[in-house]
Amino acid sequence: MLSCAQFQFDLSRPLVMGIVNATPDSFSDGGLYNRHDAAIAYARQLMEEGADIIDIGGESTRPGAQAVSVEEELARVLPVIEGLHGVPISIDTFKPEVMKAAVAAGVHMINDINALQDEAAMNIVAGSNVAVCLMHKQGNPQTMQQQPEYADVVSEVGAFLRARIEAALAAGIARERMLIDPGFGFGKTLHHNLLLLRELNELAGMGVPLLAGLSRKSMLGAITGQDTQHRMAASVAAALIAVQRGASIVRVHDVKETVDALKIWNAIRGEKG
Ligand code: YH5
Repeated sequence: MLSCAQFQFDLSRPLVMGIVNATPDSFSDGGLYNRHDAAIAYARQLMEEGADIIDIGGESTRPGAQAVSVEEELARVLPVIEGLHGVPISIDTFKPEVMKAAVAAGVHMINDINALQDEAAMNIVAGSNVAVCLMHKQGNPQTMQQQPEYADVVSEVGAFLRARIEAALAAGIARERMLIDPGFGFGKTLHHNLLLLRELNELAGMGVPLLAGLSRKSMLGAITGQDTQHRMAASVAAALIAVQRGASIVRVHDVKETVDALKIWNAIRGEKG
């Protein structure tokens, strides 16, 4: 069971989180209002395609991306959150001020690439009833891909996530409100990412549902030779592998295609005899 404010997900089948980037490069045409409307319409389309929850991000955390101010991030995401009343919403942010405003605006999940290591962020989630995704990363988005190093990536990521679960429990956040995420691409080489995906079962067995975000990431480009716009098939394959290895939620761009792939997985799993 995953408890996200007024929404309860039973996790009897894998969930699909649809990605909506509320950044200027994502919806490029005339002005702020059009951009917000386009993001809202796009999120509604992803729900129709079978998404269970929408992840809205106002700041790119891709390797090397520019930072934005709290004010700019809020101007990007708040109108979109407000325009999606009734839809399960996750906000992809590591800024406590943005979390606070987003919770007040009615979001259902905080997707924190910093895993509530900022005390203010921990307190905002603890004082609410929203879910939280605790993600592992090494370093920060500006520099994390320069020289990632691990002695044993799976056990180090596992130890970090276990410690973040304990910290969140100690702050009063119920286990039913938590997700963990190995953070594919966040301070990891291709080798590290592949080991994490291969051994994902180990992390998925920690008593908290696991979210996997592999969609269109560089590791898929490194394997297939395809640029970001041509990674759909690789992304669907990676999502299915993650689910087969225990992931409860997959964070994806290509909702319709992923939902179809997971229907096949669900069909064979539900067949008795
Ligand atoms: C994640 O894994 N990722 S933002 C680079 C790409 C394509 C996609 C080079 N937020 C995650 O999606 N939140 C992001 O091509 C996330 N887990 C969670 N919980 C990066 C991203 C991307 C980066």
